[in-house]
Amino acid sequence: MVSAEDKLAKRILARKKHDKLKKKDKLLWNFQNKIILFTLILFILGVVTWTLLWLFIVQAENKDALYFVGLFRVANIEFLPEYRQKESKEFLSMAQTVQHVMNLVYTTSSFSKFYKQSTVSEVSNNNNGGLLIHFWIVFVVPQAKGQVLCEDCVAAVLKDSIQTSIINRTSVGSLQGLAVDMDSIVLSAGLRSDYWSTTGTGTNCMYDLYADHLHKHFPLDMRATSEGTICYFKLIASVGHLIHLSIVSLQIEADNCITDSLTIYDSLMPIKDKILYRACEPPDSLVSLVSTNNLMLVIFKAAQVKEHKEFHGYFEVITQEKCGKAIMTKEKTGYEGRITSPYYPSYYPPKCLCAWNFQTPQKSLGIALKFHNYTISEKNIKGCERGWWKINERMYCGYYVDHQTVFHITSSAVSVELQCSSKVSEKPLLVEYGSYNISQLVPEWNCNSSLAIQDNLLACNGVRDCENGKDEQNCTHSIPCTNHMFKCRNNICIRKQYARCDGTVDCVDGSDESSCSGSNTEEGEWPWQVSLHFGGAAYCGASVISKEWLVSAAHCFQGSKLADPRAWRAHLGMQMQGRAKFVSAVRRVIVHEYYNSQNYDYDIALLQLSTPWPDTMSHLIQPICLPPSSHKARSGDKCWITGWGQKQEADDEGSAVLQKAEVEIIDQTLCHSTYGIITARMFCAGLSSGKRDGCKGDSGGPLSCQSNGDGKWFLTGIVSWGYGCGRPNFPGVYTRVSNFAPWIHKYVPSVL
Ligand code: 4AZ
Repeated sequence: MVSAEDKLAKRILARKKHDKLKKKDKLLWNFQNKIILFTLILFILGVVTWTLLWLFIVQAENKDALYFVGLFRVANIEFLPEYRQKESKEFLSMAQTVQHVMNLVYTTSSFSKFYKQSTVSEVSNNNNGGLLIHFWIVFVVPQAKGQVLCEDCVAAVLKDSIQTSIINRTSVGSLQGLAVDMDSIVLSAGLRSDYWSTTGTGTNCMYDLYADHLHKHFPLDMRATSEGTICYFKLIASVGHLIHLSIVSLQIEADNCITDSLTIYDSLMPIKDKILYRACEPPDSLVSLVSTNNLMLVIFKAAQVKEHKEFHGYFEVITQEKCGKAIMTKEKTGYEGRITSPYYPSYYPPKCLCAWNFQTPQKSLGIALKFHNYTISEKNIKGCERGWWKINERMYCGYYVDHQTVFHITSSAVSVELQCSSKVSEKPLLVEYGSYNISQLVPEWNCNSSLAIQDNLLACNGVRDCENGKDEQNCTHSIPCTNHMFKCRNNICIRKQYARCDGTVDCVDGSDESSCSGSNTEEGEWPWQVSLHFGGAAYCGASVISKEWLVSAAHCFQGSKLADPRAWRAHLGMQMQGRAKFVSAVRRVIVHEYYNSQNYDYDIALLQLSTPWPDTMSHLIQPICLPPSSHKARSGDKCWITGWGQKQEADDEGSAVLQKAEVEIIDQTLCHSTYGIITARMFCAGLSSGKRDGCKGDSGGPLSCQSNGDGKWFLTGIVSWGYGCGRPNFPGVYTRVSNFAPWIHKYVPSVL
């Protein structure tokens, strides 16, 4: 039995034990809580830090604003004069409507995450009726993704949003209720400076000039100020008329339009595809141009003024000219009249269609056409770049040359059509016509008469029409052979398959066998060789000089399209064309500031890759050493040229496999006496027999020389130019790289 006291004592003891345990538990609980709390805080801190870091990285990722400028015609809205005032409620409301539509189009497209805004910059009338809307679209894109936004892609989004009806068979479709003319849509990449100038307050040199008096001269004068100038003249004629602009004088620095230029557009905004004319240097003679609509934009750009820089001209309002007519020729043979391109002697606009119908009084008389500084030759599958001619149902392409050419048509009824289809305005054309006696132009008679042959379509046309070859003798000019033909040096075209370096001489002078001496390379043999692709096709060569810099030729980037780094891709570590081990976009193109497009002096450019080539590729990609300024290229030194250019002058495509050829550096005096225009920045290399030469497509690529001492390879030259390819006594001309060591070092300090 247990006493009551014992029981109490036991209870107290048990209680104490329980309290002790409880205290211990509490302590433990507190400790666990603290750990959990601590972990939680750590976790939250981690998440916050990561979020901040991520936000920072995303923010810090370089972004580019890309600007596109374009226009379209809205057919179902009448023009109001108030649209000319940008502050008017009519303009603002119209701009808002269009901007709203554009927002809808691009925010629901695959570019939505890059799309920032659209801005309407002009609402104008035009000769086709309705409104012409000029607009800008801005995208903000991470630098690495810049290339996803090509001009065609951005335009395609807009075009695809327009609903056209096949039943109506018109080019006008519905874009969210706006009747937009599909055929009127033009869009191109634009410059940030032009965006700010034409939509905001980026310039104080902007003029809107309205003209309605026919043939009255409205002066346009501009003089550059000390800080440099960009001036915009928007010329607007009354509806139904055109603008005729005359450039009276232009004083600018000839620097390939890098700083100074005068550009004339067939629109009110600087849309590349609407360029009518661009002067990068003072023109030799007076130039005048005609618009295709009632609008024109003139932009005068001049950098800091060292010398006098100015532009003087005038514009006038003219009526649309009809070209072509029916012409009855006289009985007497000989030239009796002339036909011209529209608006002669002005440059003719990119759109025209002229038709002349000639009729001679007798069946025995044909029509002779004498083209001044121009020639026509049968159209091939490629089509014509600068307009085409249709003469009695046969198609011809036209080319500007520096002599007259005569074309005879052995028919008494001749229809001649000129279709202008080039992108820009073309130089004026003058063609004399007359009838000739068909019977007097039979080939046999012709082949023995040196007098008549001067005036004959058989002469100097690249085809050996006379048995005795007389028709192709004493030609001072040459006409390109058609695609499947090869041109011998004596001007005769022979079929290509008979003329391909097969060891058989088919040209009488053996010229089909010249220039055939490159050989295939091995993979990794020339690890600095780069193929530069423009718009997806191999265009030039280049050399790797560091992890992110390439050296090439300035002339590869001549013109606004070619100077745009976004259009280029650099293919590195490549032997078979198209199978590059590494491809990078191009961040920057630096053309030498003294590059002269007339004589190819200073023909050098630097390219910065968007992505440096990785170390893992170093077995196939390696930089070539740059020669120091003190380096002298000695005549007789043997070096190598490499490239995917044409294997022969007459080819029309480059080589699939990287070719190499050993060449010899040629004495500068000899080089000078061959070409005359050799500057200190150039040297010649080749073989006196011709052969072993660079050709079209090799430009910009390396001339590599190995040092006798340590076996290192140096970039002694850059493929630049030459007379033809592989012609005896006409060596290739190369840029002398040692002259450019300080210039390269200025941009690429890590090298040298
Ligand atoms: C070219 O057009 C080219 N024979 C390069 C080199 C030479 C000629 C033309 C020299 O890229």
